[in-house]
Amino acid sequence: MTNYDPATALVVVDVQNDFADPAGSLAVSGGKALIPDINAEVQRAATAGGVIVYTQDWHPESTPHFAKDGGKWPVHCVGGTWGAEFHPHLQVVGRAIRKGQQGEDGYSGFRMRDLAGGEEIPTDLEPFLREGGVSSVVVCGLATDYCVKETALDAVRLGFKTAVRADLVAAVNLEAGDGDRAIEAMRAAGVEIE
Ligand code: VGL
Ligand code: ZN
Repeated sequence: MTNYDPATALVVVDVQNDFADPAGSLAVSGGKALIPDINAEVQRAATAGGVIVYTQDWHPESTPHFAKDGGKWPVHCVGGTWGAEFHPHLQVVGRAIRKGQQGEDGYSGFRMRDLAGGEEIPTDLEPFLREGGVSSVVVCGLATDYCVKETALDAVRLGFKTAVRADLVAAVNLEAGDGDRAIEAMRAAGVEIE
């Protein structure tokens, strides 16, 4: 298991009401049950002087990400609504990075895709980590098969030593097995599965 130090960051992905609360519009099975263990990991990182950072899925009311606008998802994590807030049980003790604010699509905490021009737009996550001197990241949160996976794959591509805590993630599983396939895809790309 990765030990924390000031060059190691815990990235807590999208532990927001719409994913983590059973009443959320895109509730991930088993999501809420992870929160105490995620908090324990936050504590472990904080005690060792690690960096802690959170991502938030943060959509406008209309975006091609949503089924009603031509995409695949129920409306979720609309900025400023209950669904986009962190779950109240989550310990939030670090910077939050919001992705998708202009309606861009994409799942990674590191970048978004502009839907008009198709360009990739970086978020503040990489500069935040680099400026803090971080070279190694541990990823946990929701959901294994979308935002955790894409965040971890980008972290590897960007040259961070990357681990995912398999016990601190849960999957949407639109198709049975998506979560397991995501774990294997991350492992194949060089992510340490812990
Ligand atoms: C996510 C589906 C749609 C995620 C975000 O956080 O994994 N999944 N938007
Ligand atoms: Zn989303």
